[in-house]
Amino acid sequence: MNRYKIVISGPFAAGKTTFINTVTEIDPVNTEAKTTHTNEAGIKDSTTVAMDFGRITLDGENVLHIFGTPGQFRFNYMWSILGKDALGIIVVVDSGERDKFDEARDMINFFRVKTDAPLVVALNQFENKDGLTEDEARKLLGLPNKIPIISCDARDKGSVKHVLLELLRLILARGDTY
Ligand SMILES: Nc1nc2c(ncn2[C@@H]2O[C@H](COP(=O)(O)OP(=O)(O)OP(=O)(O)O)[C@@H](O)[C@H]2O)c(=O)[nH]1
Ligand SMILES: [Mg+2]
Repeated sequence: MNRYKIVISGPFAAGKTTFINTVTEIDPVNTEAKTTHTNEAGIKDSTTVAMDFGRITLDGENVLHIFGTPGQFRFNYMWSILGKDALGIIVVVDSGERDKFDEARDMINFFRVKTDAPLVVALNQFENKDGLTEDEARKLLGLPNKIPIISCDARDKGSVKHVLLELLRLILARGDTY
C-alpha cells in the first residue's frame, strides 16, 4: 500500500478544515476550540488549534493521509510538526481576503524552505465575496509559474478532489511515498 502524506495549510479561516472534511472517507479528526480573540471570534466561532486528519483511498494500492494545520501564526509550531515528511503541500487561500495574502505568501515560503515537496495553492472561492482570479492571486502572492494555483470550492467534493489530483500528479512525477 502506498501512503501519501499531504498537508493542508493556509491562513486563518481560509477553509482548510472544510477542505478536508469535504473529501475524507473516514470521520475526520478535528481539533476545534472556541475562538477567543475578538477579531477572530467575529469571523467564526471555532478554530483549529492542533490538526485535522482525513483519509482517502484512491484504489487498492494508494491512500492519501491528509493533515490540516492551524491557520494562526501562534500555532505555527504545528506547521513544522505536521509538515515533516509530507509528500505534498496545499496552501488554501481565501480568494476574497486580500489582507491575508501577505500571510499566505509567508506560509508558502515557510513550506518551500522546510521541504522540497510539491506545493499547490487552492484559491477558495467563497461565492458571496468578490474573489480574485487565479492570475490576480498569483501576482499578489508573487508565485513562481512552476507552482500551480487552482480555484476551488472547499465545500465541493469534486472541486477538492481536482486540487488533490493536481498535487498527486506532481508527487507521482517524483515517485515518492512515505
Ligand atoms: N461560502 C463559503 N464558505 C466557506 C467556504 N469554505 C469554507 N467556508 C466556511 O468558512 C468558514 C471557515 O472555514 P474553516 O474550514 O473552518 O477554515 P479553516 O481554514 O480551517 O480555519 P482555521 O482552522 O480557524 O484557520 C466555515 O464556516 C466554512 O463553512 C467556501 O468555499 N464558501
Ligand atoms: Mg481549521
